[in-house]
Formats: sequence, C-alpha cells, structure tokens
Amino acid sequence: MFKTILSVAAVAAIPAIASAHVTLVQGEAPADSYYLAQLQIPHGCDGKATKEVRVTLPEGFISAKPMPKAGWTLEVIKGKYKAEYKDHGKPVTEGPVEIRWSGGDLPDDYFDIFSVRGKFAGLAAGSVVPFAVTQLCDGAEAVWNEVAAPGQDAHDLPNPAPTVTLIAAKDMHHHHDAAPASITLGSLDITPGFIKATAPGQPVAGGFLTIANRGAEDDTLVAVEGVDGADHVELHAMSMEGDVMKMRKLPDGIPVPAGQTVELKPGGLHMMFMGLKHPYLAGETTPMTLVFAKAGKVAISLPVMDIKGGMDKHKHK
Ligand SMILES: [Cu+2]
Repeated sequence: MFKTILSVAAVAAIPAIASAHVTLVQGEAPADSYYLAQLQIPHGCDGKATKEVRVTLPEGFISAKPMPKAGWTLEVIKGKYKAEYKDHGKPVTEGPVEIRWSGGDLPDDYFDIFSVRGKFAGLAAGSVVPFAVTQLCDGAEAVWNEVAAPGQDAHDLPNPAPTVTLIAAKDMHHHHDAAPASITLGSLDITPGFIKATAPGQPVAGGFLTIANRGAEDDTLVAVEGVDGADHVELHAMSMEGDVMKMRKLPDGIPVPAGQTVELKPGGLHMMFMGLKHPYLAGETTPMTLVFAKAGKVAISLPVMDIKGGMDKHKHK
C-alpha cells in the first residue's frame, strides 16, 4: 500500500497558518497512462487572495493540456524535454513544461481546483512524481516545491510539492479484483467475472459473471448494452454434443430462475462481445450495462484477464 502524502491527522496537528497543503485529488496513477492532475488550492498566501497559480510539469509528463478556467487567463509555457518520449508511437521531444492561470481572484476562505491532463511516459511504477506549485497573491507568495529525500517523511516538509505515486497497471487491476464486489439490483446479486483478453484482429471476446436471484420471481438477463470497444453483445450457451462443442445464440436471453444462481463461465453460458473495434488488453476494465426483464438495468465493470483456453477453440458465424 502507498502512503498518502498528507494524512488527516497530520493536517489537524499543524496549526492555523498551514492548515492544508496544495494536494492532488488523485494521489495514485498507473504508469505509462493518461493522468488528470487536479491541483487543490486550499487557501491563499498568509490570508491574502490567490491571483495566480503556476504549476511546473514534471519530466515524463508529456503532451499536457490544461483546463481553462472562467475568470483566469491561461498561459502554456513550452520547452524541451530532457529525454525523448514516445506518444502513440511518435517521438516527442518538447511540449508544455509549465502552466499558469493568472488574473483571477481566489479569496483565502475559498478553495479551487486547477486541472491539467497529460500522459506519463518513461517513469517506472513506484515513482513519486511532484507537481511543484507556486501561488502568487498581492505582495505575497506560497511555494509548494519541496520533495522528500530518500528516507525522509513528506509530512515533515513545511511546503511539500503535491505528488502522485505511479503504480503498475497490474496493481491497479488487482485493486479491483482483490474483492470482486457484488452489485445488488432488486433481489439480484451480480458478481463481476472477467472479459477474456483478445489478440489483435480477434473479432469476438467472451465475458463472464455470476447472477444470484434471491427473490421469489424468475428474471432474465435480456441484453448487455453500452460496451466500449464492441459493436454489440450477444448472449450465448455452449454445450458438448457428442464430442463436439456447440454454441448457440440465446435470442430470449439467459434465464435467472427464482432462488437460483446462474454462472456465466468459459465452456458454458457467456456474453459474447461481437465486432471488436480494438483488442481487450489484460489489466483494463470495461464498463457496460446489464438489462434484466424485471429488475431493469444496472451498470457494471468487468476486468480484462489473460486466460488461456475456453473461447479460442470454437467458431462464431
Ligand atoms: Cu459465444
């Protein structure tokens, strides 16, 4: 587990003047992925209103785009990166290195969020990445640029830079499936399973989950909608006939009888994601909406997992 930069206890222990530091809303992010850096400015400089916010973008945070804010003038300062990075396969050597929002007025009693989106490149999981911030007020400033040395506790710094800790995409994924939370819809308990990862060019993918009907009424999973990356979803059954594995489409859906648990699993009932627009990659999570005849609709996310066998063996028309 990673430490958050500022615990609640630490805030409470520091008296009035530094009652809160500038922080990032999301303190963890997967390495080599997009990140929305949302900087929370909790107060002014020594009681004075903030008129300008500057953030120095860290090396390895490329192709940045700030979010404009009403009442503030936006300035993007560009420069050379220290290294060459790849963005969508193209080399990138320069881009935004500092963002300034100026001409605004953020009273000491209010807080606000300043956002910039970019992509982490070339930074390993475990990196603690600082976004140094300077607040300019009338005749005063607050600088948040201190970075903890190895072995030092960031809590001991009077003016720490807000930081984000990069984690492996796999760790993110494990965060999700460590406790596969069931989702309740009426008398249905739905436990997420997974989507089987696909190779480039593979047209279909199988999806799996478990539905328990705790009620007294039969229900039916009739459709799956709104799946990113697939044209549509069909509900299928698979069974052995002799020594041949046969699959059939279930146009009326998958029944979920009262008091029973129905498991969609490799080699049996499954969701079939048809017309894939891109491969499903292990470690990703795909949201979708399940539609039941009686219970209605519910949103769910399934992790993509690299599991061999099962779906590879048979053909779809
Ligand atoms: Cu199928």
